[in-house]
Amino acid sequence: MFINNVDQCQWIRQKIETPGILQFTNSEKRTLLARLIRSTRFEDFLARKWSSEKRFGLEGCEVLIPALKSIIDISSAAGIESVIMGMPHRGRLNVLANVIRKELDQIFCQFDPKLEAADEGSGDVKYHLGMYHERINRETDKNITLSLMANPSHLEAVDPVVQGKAKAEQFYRGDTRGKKVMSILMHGDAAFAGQGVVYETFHLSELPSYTTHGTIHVVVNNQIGFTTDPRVARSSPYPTDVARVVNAPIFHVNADDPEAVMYVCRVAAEWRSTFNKDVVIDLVCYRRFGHNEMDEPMFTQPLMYKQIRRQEHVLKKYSDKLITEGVVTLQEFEEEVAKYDKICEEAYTSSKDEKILHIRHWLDSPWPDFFTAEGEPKSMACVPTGLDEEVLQHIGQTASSVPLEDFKIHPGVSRILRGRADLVKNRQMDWALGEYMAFGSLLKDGIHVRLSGQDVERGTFSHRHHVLHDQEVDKRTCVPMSHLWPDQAPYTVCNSSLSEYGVLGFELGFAMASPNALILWEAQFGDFHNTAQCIIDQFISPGQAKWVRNNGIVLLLPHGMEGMGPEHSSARPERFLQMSKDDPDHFPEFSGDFEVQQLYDCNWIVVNCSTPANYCHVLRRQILLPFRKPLIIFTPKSLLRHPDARSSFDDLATGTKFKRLIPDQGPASQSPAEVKRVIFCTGKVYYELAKERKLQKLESDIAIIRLEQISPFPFDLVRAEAEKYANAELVWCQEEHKNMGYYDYVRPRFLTVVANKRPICYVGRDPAAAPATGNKSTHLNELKRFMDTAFNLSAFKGKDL
Ligand SMILES: Cc1ncc(C[n+]2csc(CCOP(=O)(O)OP(=O)(O)O)c2C)c(N)n1
Ligand SMILES: [Mg+2]
Repeated sequence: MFINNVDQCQWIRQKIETPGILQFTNSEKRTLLARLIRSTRFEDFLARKWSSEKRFGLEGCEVLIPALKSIIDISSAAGIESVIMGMPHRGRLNVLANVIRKELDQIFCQFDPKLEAADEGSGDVKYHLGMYHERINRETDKNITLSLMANPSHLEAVDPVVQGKAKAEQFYRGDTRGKKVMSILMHGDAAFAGQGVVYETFHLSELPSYTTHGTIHVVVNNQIGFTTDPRVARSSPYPTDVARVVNAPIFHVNADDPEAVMYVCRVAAEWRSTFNKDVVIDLVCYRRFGHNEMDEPMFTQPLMYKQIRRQEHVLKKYSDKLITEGVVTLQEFEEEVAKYDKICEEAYTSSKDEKILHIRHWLDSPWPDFFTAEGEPKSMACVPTGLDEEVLQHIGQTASSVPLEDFKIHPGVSRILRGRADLVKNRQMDWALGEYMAFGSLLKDGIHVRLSGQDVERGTFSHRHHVLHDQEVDKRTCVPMSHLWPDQAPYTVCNSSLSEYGVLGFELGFAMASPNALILWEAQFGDFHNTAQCIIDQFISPGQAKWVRNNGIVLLLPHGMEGMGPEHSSARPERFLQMSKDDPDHFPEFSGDFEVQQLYDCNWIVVNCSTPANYCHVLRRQILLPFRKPLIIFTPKSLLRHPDARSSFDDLATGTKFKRLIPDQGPASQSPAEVKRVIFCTGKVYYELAKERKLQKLESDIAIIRLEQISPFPFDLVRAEAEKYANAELVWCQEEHKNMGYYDYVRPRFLTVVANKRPICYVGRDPAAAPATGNKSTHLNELKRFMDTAFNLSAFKGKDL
């Protein structure tokens, strides 16, 4: 234990060191035994029926089940109504069966290899699926909702996701002190000690907008002082070291002593409700079999496993103890065992009647009012995302003022607000105002907006200033966005800890709680998302396919080649596009609204908006869609202040909507048959291209078309443009290097659009290993070179393309 607070130390001393504290009533002991019977016999049952299947059994730490149940009992008595849990593979099926109480036949039928899945998507293996269940807690007679979050194989990745979901449930219930909703995280000893995301998650526990007001951690520690999993080096620190780093108490308890475990669990639950701080219970046990049941631990740990084999089972030891004490008779014990075995047998028989697997039954976060009873979207349409002039004016004025009296802001911020006021007067908006319009209008409609990330309150590029700081009164702040309308939804803007993996996971979890919220995570620079890659690869991209779960999280990733060096330039669009599931070789035909149906089919949406109005539209569309998909937005840096990158209020007027593609509107579009080249591009390079075209007086010869939604690819709109400029060369221009950016994604799709009848020429930087040069003059030379190619009408003449 490492705690630097005297009151807390005294509290623990009193709980642990008072003589004779381990006293239990006979009824408590019988409950404990019954729980141990269920835990043990469940594992035995699985082992009997599926002896050659992986199940990641709990054998050696059967006490985990009574431990969790004790924590839940105490927490329920203290007023907790919802417990959100995350755990790794070990003992997961047992937790589902005996803690959450998933129907046993539903668990058993997961072992049937012949059953087909009823839902769309790829599904997942049984020891990764989540679950949500509302039940009565027998000990307290109160309702309690228990959920276990679905997780990938990546150990500990689910930790921040659980915390985000728990925080969101607390937030939407107005549970500001964590008295109604709590989280429990389970860990393996090696993963707990070795995975950095454990520390990242612990760190969030002390931050106001991220705290869950105390999480109970339970470590299934089968290290027993010798070694860990054969695949993990012995050098892993003991869990104590982790707790020391995070300043949480850690209770080590012998997992072969069920009463001591039960006591420690009670103390931990009381600790949480008293101090609202994290606590760790280290269940020191052993693992009776290998990493999984197919493993042979004797290969690598022969002596240890000889000892383990000699260990008497905890259930045997504890039942003998209670029989000796006269708490139960042998007959009662045997009857209890037989009763549970019968339950398992019956469930096994009825599991044979299951004809089909429903992953939908394994949802950890259902949104019953958002979907139809069958879990389908209520419509397949999206209303226009434009806004009334009055709303635009009102938001614009709030964005350029300080709603509190006697509040002195910094002169620099004052200048920014004056600049905004001038724009609003002229019915114009820059990027920051466009974002204001999106957030403000959604808040008006009762949609909670939460923006989280490093330095997001001010904005990395000092353009946002959503939290104003009084220059004369310490810590006095004002959030104008919260002063828009008296009955608006809450706005949360919060600077996160310096973590990407932990924070993105947290926001993803937050976004699971409700579809009626816009949850955004902004990277400081787009490339930093790669330290959160596990959340992107394991949860965001395939989440719906694996777990039939919608998620509308928005990633804001600053991206663009500004001559700032290899870091800070690329948000790696190619990686997101490579994981998009739309077929490059197939032109999709839909019977209804192409845009919405295509979005419904995709795994995520990737956009790069070139105007503030379009940025606002896409954020609003995200909420007005009848389903939820993750949205990846490459956001600008220099465009934040670029005088051309502005929109008129007209672009956001009632009836307007997000433009997936912005066609050329200049002279080229007037006589398309005369146009010699069409340059397709996306994002910031558009402004460089437009400037150069004007300089070279090529506005009638060259059309420039912006792809605003890159994925799913707007096949329909691109086809219309290609047909319109029937005689022109088709060019894809990007500022990124050829092996990066969008080229590999768009190229086959363009060819599908033109049925391979016209080539698509590449203009942009050459392939490279690093995303950008560190030398400013090289950067400018590269830009000049590809601009020259873009406007050299004979550049591709005679080339075999
Ligand atoms: C991030 C990550 N790295 C590696 C693995 C492969 N792996 C699966 S289980 C395991 C050992 C886990 O040991 P521990 O956390 O002590 O849990 P135990 O199996 O002992 O209960 C490893 C290395 C993984 N699942 N996730
Ligand atoms: Mg272990």
